[in-house]
Amino acid sequence: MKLIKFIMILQHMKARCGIYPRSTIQRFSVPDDKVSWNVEYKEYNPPNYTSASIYGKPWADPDIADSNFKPNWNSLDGNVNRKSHMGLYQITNGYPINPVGRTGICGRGVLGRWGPNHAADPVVTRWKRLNNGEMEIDKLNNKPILQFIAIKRGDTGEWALPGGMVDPGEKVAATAVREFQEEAMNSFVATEEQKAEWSQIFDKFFSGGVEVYSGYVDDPRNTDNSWMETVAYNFHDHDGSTVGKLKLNAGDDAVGVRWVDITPDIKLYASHKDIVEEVSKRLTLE
Ligand code: RP5
Repeated sequence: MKLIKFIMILQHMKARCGIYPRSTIQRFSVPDDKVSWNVEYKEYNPPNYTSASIYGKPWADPDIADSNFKPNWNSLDGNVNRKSHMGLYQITNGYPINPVGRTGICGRGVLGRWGPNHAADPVVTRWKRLNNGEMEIDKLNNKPILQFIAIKRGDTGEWALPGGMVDPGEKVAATAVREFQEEAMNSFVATEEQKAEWSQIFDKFFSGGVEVYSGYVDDPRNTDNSWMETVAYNFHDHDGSTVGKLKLNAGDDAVGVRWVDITPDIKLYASHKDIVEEVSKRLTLE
């Protein structure tokens, strides 16, 4: 887990690149050697952007300047978790500061919370199998091929883990399961009979999640004052007898869903590649 955090901290690439998502705002340029707040960057003058779309939303904070807004930073603030998996974050002039470094933009962008915005990601895996049911072996390295369920995100069109935001007061592991059902299974198109069958399979399968990562996500929506963090859980269908057999339907805000081979050249949203590679490493060692 420590290694994966180290990789993300070093890169922090997607959180400081180009035009901010769903806007025309160009991030201020942050070269690799100026990411750290400990390095002086006198010219640094990031645009301040908070999308009009988040105001008044039940999942969004008010502005810092709002006199009724009295957040308890680095704490469980009522039902809202303002603690970071990365340790204590700084507050400067009333604003929480991104623990990884500069992103080239301040404000909240399209994120609802100042500080950490907590998500959960389910990494549902199986071994790739041939039509006769035998495990397929990768001829290049003579190892079985691990697959995971990916969704195609509606906002960026990138393949991603079917994760989502933790609702206030919700247990993170429960979020991972709920998001998987909403985004990957689209149970709404299932018959009542199918739903009953799936619910039994799910209960058993999703009770066996293994936490594989908790920390910062190099998400393109991050800003100097708001950022994504996640807890990722692996749910592995070792013999392909449960989730590995189910028909996949995209739902909620996902526009596609499929089993994807975990290969070195895989391209995924945010830092999801680091997470699936960690799962692959663990399962291959077992
Ligand atoms: C990523 O954004 C997380 O890893 C998670 O997959 C996702 C949650 O945001 P939404 O999909 O709800 O937009 O940073």
